[in-house]
Amino acid sequence: MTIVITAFERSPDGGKGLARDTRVRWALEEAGLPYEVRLVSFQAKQEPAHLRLHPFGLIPTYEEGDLALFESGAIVLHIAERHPGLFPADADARARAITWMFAALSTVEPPILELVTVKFAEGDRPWADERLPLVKDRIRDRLAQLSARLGNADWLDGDFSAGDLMMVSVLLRLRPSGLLDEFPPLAAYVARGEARPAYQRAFAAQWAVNGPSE
Ligand code: GTB
Repeated sequence: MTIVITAFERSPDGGKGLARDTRVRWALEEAGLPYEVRLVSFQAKQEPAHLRLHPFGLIPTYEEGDLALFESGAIVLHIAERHPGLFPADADARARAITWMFAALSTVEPPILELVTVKFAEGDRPWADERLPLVKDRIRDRLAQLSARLGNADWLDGDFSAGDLMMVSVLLRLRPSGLLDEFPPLAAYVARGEARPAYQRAFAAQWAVNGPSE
């Protein structure tokens, strides 16, 4: 059955791969699954056809026959559960990999999203300059904790898993801020993720759409 995901017709990041379709593309590539991409404009995301797939009018979505999913975490979890390559065989190790997925999305990503909000959506507010260092320090706290847990290991829990895919995807968003480079073990962890051939293919596919046109 053909897998179809949605992505921005033109990502505002100009091809940096930071929109959330990249993590879904990466999971599909790790699992060796072919997929098609339906590109949607900012306007089309709010139209009934897209809202039927995504109640909040966002990307990415995932369709496979009669199954329609939204939320990048749920999509990656679905791919990892149904196909080899992203979850360990051992049930306890699998539960831990899922734990890291949730940690990435619900503990590490929220303060990182705050940084985007304070810089871009609220950058012109009178209190923005005062808030920025607080938000950055909250991110540093999380990064210090994550770095302490990772230690000298390549991945968060044994072999690479969907937990690492999600954590690396979340951390990548920090690169332009310079905060990631304050934690060399985490910068190296993200670089290991980016070096994976499946990530490279996912990045190239979104770059072909979002990178500068000739
Ligand atoms: N929790 C959902 C998930 O994980 O799938 C969040 C989905 C989401 O926020 N999608 C964003 C979206 O559709 C795209 S990724 N936004 C459009 C809108 O709000 O109308 C967020 C994103 C956007 C832009 C950049 N960038 O330019 O760097 C990075 C990430």
